Amino acid sequence: MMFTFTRPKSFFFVALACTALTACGNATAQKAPVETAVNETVDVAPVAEVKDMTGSVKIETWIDDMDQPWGLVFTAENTALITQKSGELFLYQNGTLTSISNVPEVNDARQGGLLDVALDPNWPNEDWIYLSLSDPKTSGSSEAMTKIIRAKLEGTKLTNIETLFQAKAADYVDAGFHYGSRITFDAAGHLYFSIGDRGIMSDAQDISKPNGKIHRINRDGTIPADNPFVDTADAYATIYSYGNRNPQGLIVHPDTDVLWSTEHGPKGGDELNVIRSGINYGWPEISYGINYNGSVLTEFTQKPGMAQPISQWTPSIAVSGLEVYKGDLFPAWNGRLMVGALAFEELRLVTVDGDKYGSEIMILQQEGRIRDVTTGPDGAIYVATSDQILRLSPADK
Ligand SMILES: [Ca+2]
Repeated sequence: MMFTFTRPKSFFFVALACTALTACGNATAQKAPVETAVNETVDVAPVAEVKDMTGSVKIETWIDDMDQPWGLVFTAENTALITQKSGELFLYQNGTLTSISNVPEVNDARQGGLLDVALDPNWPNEDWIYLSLSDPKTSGSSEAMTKIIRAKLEGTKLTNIETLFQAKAADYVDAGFHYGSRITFDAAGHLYFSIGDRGIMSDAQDISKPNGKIHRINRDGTIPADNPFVDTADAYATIYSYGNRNPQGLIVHPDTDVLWSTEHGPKGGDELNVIRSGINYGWPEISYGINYNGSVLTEFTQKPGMAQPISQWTPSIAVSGLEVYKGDLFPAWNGRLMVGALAFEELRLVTVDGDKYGSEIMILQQEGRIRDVTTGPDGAIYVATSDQILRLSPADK
């Protein structure tokens, strides 16, 4: 089923979208929807000014000899859980990496594998660990789809494993790319996760398919009553936004509860988006990028009913993990988005004001492809590269 919104005005409002969809439930009633205009018609120029601040940080190797770490989260001071694409989950504590047993099988092929890891927002009182992975349709199958589970850690073993999201069997795809898969939580405790288009571009516009979307569920896997498509026939009721190419960065800003996403473009057109309920982010109908072979992908950078990004990177920096810096070591950087880049091997900090873009600096360059980034309990910035976890602290301390 193809599904697109058509709207009569060039600007629309989240509050109106809610009314039109008749899908605003209790949670929305408790918190009035923010009436923020979604830009549909003004082309967004590529990021041009990036101040080089790489001299501000001291770089140390925190963990060496890793093999494609993908997700990184601290469970306590100097203690972290780290996923490795190959399918291993590690606990790093007191200088030692311990492999966790009982991790479900993953399809470790191309971009697939064991992907993001996140802690319950009420950690450690609620000691759930959330994982995303490329789930093979059957053991050993090359058909796979992004799956979300949660589990508890008892000693060095995962226990109490629960499946929170699994696609219909018919929607598993035999392709090794665009799993998306970042996990984040809003202030009310909803869980958001992304699935890339899996290489089937048109699926991103089809809400009967799970790929090319950002999804929203409750932490026990149930579906919030105010999700935008809960009353739409044939739709995945977990869908929160659609037309998303491959969002590998997803974070709720803790100061504002705004949901930010970074999304890989094709060749050019990497996007920073503010994700809102029921909104179409345009892929592949609109894009600032072109095909990898240089041919035209779409002649449109804007269409009615499709949101523009907040900013875009052309050429592509290959955006990956996204987090918000919250710590004491770099007080001037508090609240900034930390944007990792694979191809450009950079870590950038983006200043935002509410849902508006401000400016951008670069604090790390040429230290390897950056897959994930987070703030440690000590206020340092921790960065997962292709084979290390780096620790960034102020250069002048
Ligand atoms: Ca877009």
